[in-house]
Amino acid sequence: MAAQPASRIKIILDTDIGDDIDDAIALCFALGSPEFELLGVTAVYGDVLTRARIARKMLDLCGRPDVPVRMGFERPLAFEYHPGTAPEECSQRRAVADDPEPLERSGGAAEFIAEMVRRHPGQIHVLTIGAMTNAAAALCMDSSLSGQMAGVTSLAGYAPPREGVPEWNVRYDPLAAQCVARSGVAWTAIGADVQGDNGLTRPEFQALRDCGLPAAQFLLELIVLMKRYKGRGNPSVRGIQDVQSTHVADVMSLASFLIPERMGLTRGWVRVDNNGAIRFSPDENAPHRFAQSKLPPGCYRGEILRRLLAAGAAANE
Ligand SMILES: [Ca+2]
Repeated sequence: MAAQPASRIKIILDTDIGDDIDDAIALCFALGSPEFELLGVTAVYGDVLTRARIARKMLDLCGRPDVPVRMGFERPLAFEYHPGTAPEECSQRRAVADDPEPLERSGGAAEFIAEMVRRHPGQIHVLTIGAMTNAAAALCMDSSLSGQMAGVTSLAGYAPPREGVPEWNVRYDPLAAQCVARSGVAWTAIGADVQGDNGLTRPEFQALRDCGLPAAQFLLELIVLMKRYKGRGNPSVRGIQDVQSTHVADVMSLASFLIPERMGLTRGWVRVDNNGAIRFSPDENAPHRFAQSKLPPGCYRGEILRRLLAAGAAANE
């Protein structure tokens, strides 16, 4: 593994891994990045057992059985489902269908987040790349946590001029996003379109296949399952050779620590409407930041691949 910086960024990754593929890519990206110290993974939304199992398997294949995985909230705080957001079956559940029950419900995600923040005051960044329910619950459970967290960074909303369009992570649980926004915590929102055109494509799939690393093979398996089974599905996808590209939106929550200048992170107030729309007001004294810019096409694709390969290679060292 590459030399690790003296002071690594302590993160908890809160994820709805198992449906869209960018969560699994983000998890691998975190593991392949020496800048981050991953203290735990928490699952949110719907079938959290399957999500936790997929995270567990990826961590193990990357040589990180030490990283704890916790199951979190299955439902939004207000139980107010919006059209098109009812939990679906995880598209990638077949990847862990034969796994034993390795996880217990005791010690849920919000409690885990709270415990880790208390143990490392001022140091923990919670990265939410799904609905913000677990983070909101932790902040509601203990009012002192907002001041003890280094910050919450969320894949939430869209960059201007689309910030008024409700994005899924916020729309599924707007109350949770409002809780985070109003908690006083240092909150950074990165829009789902900040990724620009930087998704993985055929050359990256080929490199992942050629490397022969088990974690890379598992990631390719998850990509195929997502493309074949998500939503109405596409039975013509039988292998990675049938996939053109994937998006990498969730990776941007991590990239915001590495290339903040390219995202136009601007300090201000991020307000969340009841329908999940975001409104942003610049204010250099406010506790929030909002990404204003999309990445240029193709500028980060190679870096993502490099870190995915590094994550898989770490297991062999
Ligand atoms: Ca996600």
